[in-house]
Amino acid sequence: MKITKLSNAISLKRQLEGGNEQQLLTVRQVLQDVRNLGDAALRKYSEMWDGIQIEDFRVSKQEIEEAVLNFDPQLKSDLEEAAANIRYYHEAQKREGYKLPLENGSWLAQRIVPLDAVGLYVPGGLAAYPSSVLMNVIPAQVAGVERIVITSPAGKDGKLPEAVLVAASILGITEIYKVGGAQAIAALAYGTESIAPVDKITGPGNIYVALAKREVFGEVAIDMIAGPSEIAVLADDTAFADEIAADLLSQAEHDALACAVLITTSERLALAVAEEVEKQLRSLPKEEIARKSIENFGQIYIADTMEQAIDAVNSLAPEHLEIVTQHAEEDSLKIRHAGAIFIGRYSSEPVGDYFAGTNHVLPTNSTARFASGLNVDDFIKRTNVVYYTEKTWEQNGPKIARLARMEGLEGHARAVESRGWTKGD
Ligand code: HSO
Ligand code: ZN
Repeated sequence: MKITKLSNAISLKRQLEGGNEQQLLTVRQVLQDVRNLGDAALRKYSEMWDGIQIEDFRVSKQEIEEAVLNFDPQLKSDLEEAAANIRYYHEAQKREGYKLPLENGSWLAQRIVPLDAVGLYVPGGLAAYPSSVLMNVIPAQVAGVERIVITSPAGKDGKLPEAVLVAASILGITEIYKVGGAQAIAALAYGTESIAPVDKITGPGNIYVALAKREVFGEVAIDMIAGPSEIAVLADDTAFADEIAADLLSQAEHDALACAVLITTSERLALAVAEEVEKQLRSLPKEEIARKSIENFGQIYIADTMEQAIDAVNSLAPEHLEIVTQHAEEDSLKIRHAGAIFIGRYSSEPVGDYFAGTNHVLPTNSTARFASGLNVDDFIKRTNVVYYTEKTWEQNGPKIARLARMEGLEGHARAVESRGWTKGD
C-alpha cells in the first residue's frame, strides 16, 4: 500500500463510471418498451440478457417454502437475529409528527404518512446480498409501508438465490418477482400486467440499473445511487496492524473500485499495516479484486497530529469510518462527515455490514457531506396541515392579502378576503 505524508487536503472522490451514451440509449429503449408492452417486454429482455424464459414472474409460495426448508438452520437463525437488531435500531427512528396549538383554537400540524408501496431491487449473482434485503426492507416496514416488493434477476436455473428468499421470508415479504436489469426498474416504475407500480425504488444494481433508476426518478422516488464501498480508518499507535489491515481488506474485497484508506499518527503502524495488507492479501479468496482495489485506491497517510488526521477524515467524508485510537469516542465527536462511524477495536466494520443493527446502505464518494444512510425517514412523507378558525383568519387575513398583492397575485388576495369581512373593499 502506498504511504504518503499527509500535507494537503485529500479526497476519496473517484471518477466512477456514469454510463456512456450507448448504455443510456439502451436503457431508454428498455424503459419505453416496458411502458408500452408490459410483461411482453419483460419476457423479451429477460431472454435477451439473462438468457431465461419466464412465464410467471412471481415467485411462488412453494418456492419460498422450499428455500426455507433447504436452508442451513444456523444461518437462518443468524439472519433472524440480525433482523431483530436492525429492527431495534430503526424503531428508534420512527416519528410521530406534531401539532402546534395557535391562539383562538387554530392549529398547525405535520402528519407522518408512510409511502404506499416500495420496490427493492436485489442484484443477481455474487452481489445478491441477503444482508442488503434486511437493510432495505426493515426501515420500510418500520415506517409502516404496506406493500413491499422485491425484484431480482433469476439465475440460469430460473430461480432466485435461496438466501435472498429466506431473508425475504423472515421479514414476511412474499411479493417477489424474477425480473432484473433496467426492465425490472421500468416494471416497478410504470407497472405491467403482472407487476403493479410502486412509489419508490431502492437497492443497488449494475450500471444499467443505476441509469434506469436515474431515468425514472421524478415518476417515482429512488434512494441514493451508491458507488463502490469505502473504508477509512483513523488510528494511533495503540492500534494493532493485523486488525487494521483485515478491516481495510474487508471493504477492498467488495469491488476493484472500492477504496480503503488508513490515516494515522503512527509511522510504526503505517509501515506495519502496509506489510500486513500484502501478507493477508495472499491468502484472501477474493485476492484479485481486493488487490486491484488496494492498488487503485488504497492509501496510508501519516499525519503529524490527531487534529490534522481528523481534518483529513472530514474532507474525505468516507462511507465507513473506523476510529481505533486511545480516545476513540472523544475523537469521534469531532467527525462531521462520515456515513457510519465504528468506535474502538471491537467495532470492526463488518459488524455493521451484518449485525449491529445500523444500516449498511450508506452514502459513498464523499456524499456523506450532505447525505445520510438509508433510514426510516426514507420511507415516509411529512404532510403539512393548517386549521384556521374564523378569529385567526379575521386577525391575519389583511396581512395575507397585502403580501399577495405585493407579489401581484390579486387572485390570492381575493381568495382570502372572500370569506366575508371587507368583501369588495
Ligand atoms: N459494505 C457493503 C455492504 C455489505 N457488506 C453487504 C457485506 N454485505 C456496503 O457498504
Ligand atoms: Zn461490506
